[in-house]
Amino acid sequence: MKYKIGSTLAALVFAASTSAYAAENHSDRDMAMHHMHMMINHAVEMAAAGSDLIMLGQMGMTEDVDRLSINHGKMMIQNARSLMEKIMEGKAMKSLHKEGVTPTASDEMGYTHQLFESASSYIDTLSRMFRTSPR
Ligand SMILES: [Cu+2]
Repeated sequence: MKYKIGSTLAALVFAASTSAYAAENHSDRDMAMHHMHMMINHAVEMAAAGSDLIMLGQMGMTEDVDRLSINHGKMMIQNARSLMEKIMEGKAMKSLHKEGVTPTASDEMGYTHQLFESASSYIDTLSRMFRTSPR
């Protein structure tokens, strides 16, 4: 239930952010960066969900499923990292930088890079999660 309310809220926030209001009040460049922000948010969510699966598997409650849970969790964290790299080194980012939208010249791009740094740091910390041994 908690998840359903969360996902409904997320859908509403997403719908509001992509409404005509947003389109009228943001330039195409800002819009591209907001899409990057949403992708970074997604990478964080994916890494967090992966971390939860790893912890669940490490609790050792269902032997046959534990390995699947741990391996899938690790894959989600790897995919989160890979998604982050694709955002920051991808075509859209490169062309914005080429147009002069750099972290020093643009507050929005500066913010995008800050968000990336924070998200990367969070994902790195998640991947160093200590391992518990089942009782
Ligand atoms: Cu950039």
